[in-house]
Amino acid sequence: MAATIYVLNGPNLNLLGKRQPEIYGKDTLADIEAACRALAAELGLELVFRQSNHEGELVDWIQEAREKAQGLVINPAGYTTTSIAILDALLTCPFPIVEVHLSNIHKRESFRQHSYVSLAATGVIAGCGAHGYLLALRHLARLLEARG
Ligand code: CA2
Repeated sequence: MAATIYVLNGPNLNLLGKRQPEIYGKDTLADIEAACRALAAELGLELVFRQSNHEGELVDWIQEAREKAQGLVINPAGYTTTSIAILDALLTCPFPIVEVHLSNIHKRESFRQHSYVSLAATGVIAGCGAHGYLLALRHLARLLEARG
């Protein structure tokens, strides 16, 4: 049976491609979803791709993933630096988690540089733009294959 990967996106990422392209790139979230779906098909993965502006909804989806997924990619956006609730939910997940940021948060304001989510992440990708999501999917596929 194909492994299922959840790709979760936090607040304001629905605006991608419409504002601040110099920081976040020209791709819309729909473009990123399409690229992730194409790669997932190639890798033989089932994909669930979602975005929410609400912390509790993201927590609900992480809990859902806990039951249904074998891996998770998350761009927590503005919740990266604030959400102990998202961290706590991620810490209950028994599978690998890759944290993705479109921009290089380490080159930006200092308040963006501390991530609660990183405490639960297997790996972190920042500054690779939309391609970071594809790198994350490839990494999860590789880990799942190695685990058999
Ligand atoms: O670089 C990233 O992916 C971030 O997670 C994006 C977050 C930011 O708070 C993090 O520090 C880094 C912001 C997402 C907001 O997305 C927008 C997209 C287009 C226009 C305005 C905001």
